[in-house]
Amino acid sequence: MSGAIVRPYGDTTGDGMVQVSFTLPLPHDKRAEGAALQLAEKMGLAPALLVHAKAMGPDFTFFVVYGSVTHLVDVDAVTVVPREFPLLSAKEVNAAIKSPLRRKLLVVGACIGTDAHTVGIDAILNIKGFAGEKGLEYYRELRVVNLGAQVLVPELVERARAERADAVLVSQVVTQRDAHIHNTTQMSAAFREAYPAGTAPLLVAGGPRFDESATAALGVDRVFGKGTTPGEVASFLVHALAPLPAARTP
Ligand code: B12
Repeated sequence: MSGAIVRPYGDTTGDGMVQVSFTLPLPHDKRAEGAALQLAEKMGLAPALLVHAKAMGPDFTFFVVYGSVTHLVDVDAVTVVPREFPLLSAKEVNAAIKSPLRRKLLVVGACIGTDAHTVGIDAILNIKGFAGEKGLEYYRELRVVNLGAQVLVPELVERARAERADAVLVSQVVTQRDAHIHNTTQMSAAFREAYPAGTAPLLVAGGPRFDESATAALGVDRVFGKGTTPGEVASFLVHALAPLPAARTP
């Protein structure tokens, strides 16, 4: 659709109805409910209806507010990061690696920092895969070293060097206090420091709350967000590493 201005759909087309939830640092009483409605109004919900309020301990209240948002969405002004590589089948990925490289492509994966959310990285790496696609372990020409949860950056760099990794895949799910950004920038800086210029492995960061356009700021080669499938990652690896070097020397 081009030139479209849209509003959310609730009960009828274009009525603008949205539902938002949030917590205020106030004990649950009438004043807290009024504060929630004031916030909703400031967010552009008019009229706003308080549909749920529940005390979260003595000092906090959780709210759900439903209302018509006054803002419009200009679909033409939406910017997305387009996929810059073709999607390949597992067979095509294997073929693209096998002939130029004549060895398996080595992928090291980990959940770094204190993050213990391994389901996302496992969805990409484990053979059982995700969304009907097999994970990278299924690809004959890939060798996957999955380091699991709570891997410290020095440990990751060390292992990547020992394994002569072609690509390092890190997952960050927790975003409290921008932990995902700090951990990823720390990781990429450590790789830049540990490897001579231009020889570091391909660095890929993934997780549900990453901004896919933030590669430069994070110092990585690619960022993948929510809903990523293993096939996309395998296709990217081939795209980014071709023509593949015969051997990596850290
Ligand atoms: C399961 C879960 C847990 C499990 C994790 C078990 C495990 N082994 O992973 C347990 C119970 C341990 C847990 C603990 C905690 N959790 Co938790 N958890 C979740 C939950 C419910 C689901 C996450 C999940 O598995 N998603 C499914 C996977 C498949 O999706 P995904 O991670 O997005 O991965 C996909 C993409 O993002 C991408 N991807 C992800 N990583 C990578 C990496 C690469 C390289 C690539 C290419 C792609 C990629 O590909 C994947 C497939 O598409 C979420 C809420 C939610 N619904 O998301 C909260 C959630 C992530 N947890 C949260 C929190 C706060 C915690 C705790 C801090 C709670 C506490 N106070 O103790 C602890 C932290 C523990 C720690 N040290 O990390 C918060 C995070 C909030 C924030 N802003 O950071 C969430 C959002 C819940 C919430 N709404 O509050 N959690």
